[in-house]
Formats: sequence, C-alpha cells, structure tokens
Amino acid sequence: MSKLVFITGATSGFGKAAAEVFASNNWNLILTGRREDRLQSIKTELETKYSISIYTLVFDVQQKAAVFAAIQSLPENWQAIDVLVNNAGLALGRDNFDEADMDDWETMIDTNIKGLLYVSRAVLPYMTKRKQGHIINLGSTAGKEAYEKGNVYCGSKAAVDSISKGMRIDLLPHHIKVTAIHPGAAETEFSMIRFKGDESKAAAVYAGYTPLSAKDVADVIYYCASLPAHVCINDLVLTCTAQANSFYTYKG
Ligand code: NDP
Ligand code: 8X3
Repeated sequence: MSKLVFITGATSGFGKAAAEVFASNNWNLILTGRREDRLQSIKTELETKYSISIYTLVFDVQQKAAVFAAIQSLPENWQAIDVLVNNAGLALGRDNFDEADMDDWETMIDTNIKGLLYVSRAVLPYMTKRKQGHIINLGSTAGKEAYEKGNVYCGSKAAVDSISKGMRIDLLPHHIKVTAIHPGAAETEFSMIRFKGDESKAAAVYAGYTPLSAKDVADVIYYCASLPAHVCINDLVLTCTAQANSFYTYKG
C-alpha cells in the first residue's frame, strides 16, 4: 500500500521538489500552500506523470483557525498520514537589528515558528491514533549559528531546532519520529521573497559558488523519511561544498 506524506509549502522550492521525489517513489501526497493555482498545476502534473493520488489544501500557516479547519476537513481516506514535512517558511529582509521592519519580524515568527506548531498539532491526532508517524521540520544553518543582519530569521530557525528536540522527547511514547533538517544556502524563491522581489540582491546570494538545489534538499528529506521504522535521523545539517557554516562561504 502506498504511503502518505503531508508537505507544507509545496508550491515552490524544497516543498515542490520533495513532492516530486515522494511521488516518484510511489507515495500519495497532501500538498499545501497559499497559492491554489500552483497547487492545482503541480497536482495535475504529478498525477499525470506518476501512478499516485494528490489531495491539496489551501491555507496560510499563520492562521490558527484556518490551519485546524483545513486539516480537520481531510476525508477519512486521507487521514493516515505517515510523514509530515513542516517546510513552509521564509525570511523577510536582511537588516541590522535596530533598523529591521518589525512587521517582517512578526511574519517570520508567525510563519516559521507558530505555523509549524499549528500544523504539527493539527496533524498529530492522525498519527497518535495510529501510534506511528514521522515529523520532519525544516530548520536552517541559520538556526545553528546567527549571522550578521540575520537576527530574527536566525532566531526563528533556532526555535525550530530547539522545538524539534522537545517534540522528539515528548512524542516518543506515541512512536513518532522527529527529524530536523538544516540546509545551508539553496537557490529557490527564498532570496526573491527575502529581498522583496529585488532580483540583483537575490542573485548576489548565489554568485561565485554552486549552492544547493531544491532537489538536493528534497532527496535528503526523502532519505530521512524512507529509513526503517526503528531508525531516526534526529538532526541533519547539509550545505553545498563551498559553505562551511551559516556565515562562511568560499567564493574562490
Ligand atoms: P521558497 O520561497 O521557494 O518556498 C517557500 C514555501 O513556503 C512556498 O511554497 C510558500 O507557499 C510557503 N509559505 C510561505 N509562507 C507561507 C504561509 N504563511 N502559509 C503557507 N505557506 C507558506 O523557499 P524554500 O523552498 O527555499 O524554503 C522552504 C523552507 O526551507 C523554509 O522554511 C526556509 O526557511 C527553509 N530554508 C531555506 C533555505 C534556502 O537557502 N533556500 C536554507 C535553509 C532553510 P505559498 O507562498 O504558496 O504559501
Ligand atoms: C536559509 C539559508 O543562509 O540564507 O535558511 O540563512 S540562509
């Protein structure tokens, strides 16, 4: 029987690439995001290409009531979720702490931290009921070590790192695995969102070296999800070869 993965932020980047990797391995998918048109075209494309089924849910992870309403609306035959990939997230701005836009801070905290908490709590009853499951949280190298002008984005990902550790302990009695994956710089729509559509600033982030691709990260997400039930990768950092940590990239 096919397994079922629930992926947030499936309209772009890691989430979209992960959807394809899971589909190509015969998993059924629940794909979520705010951009319904993209979810529909990804569903059509992957269902045509692979013998799998896809269910889409449109919601903003910041909206607690909407998250619970959407996830609780899943039909019974879509409730046996094996893996949840908490991927939806973003950075907004790259500014000194004393100058950053505080609305950007609110959005990052509400999305990267609170959104992950809401989705996890809404999906968990489907896992605890079956006494099995796996939650994969997307952190970042930014959460391992703060960098200049990263302040609240780095803090939000440090929270994902710490919350993942706590989730892992508390969910053990339910036989639910928790994995935190922390990628370094990867070329997706991430920097275009961070720099609010400024193409030259976004491109500069990836100039002079080969960053990770969305597929690189998706393959690692799938690897963690496909291990035997008794094996759990708890914490995983991956970067491109040119990157040593969150703030040092060799551009030689
Ligand atoms: P993208 O911008 O390409 O994709 C982000 C995804 O998150 C989109 O599908 C978007 O969907 C979704 N999303 C954003 N805000 C919300 C929201 N409020 N509600 C629902 N969905 C939302 O970025 P990446 O794929 O690069 O990033 C994915 C995750 O990986 C993020 O958590 C990011 O912080 C993290 N990360 C990224 C790295 C990178 O260098 N790219 C490195 C390390 C971690 P939609 O707009 O349709 O809602
Ligand atoms: C995204 C990677 O280095 O831009 O989390 O913060 S970085």
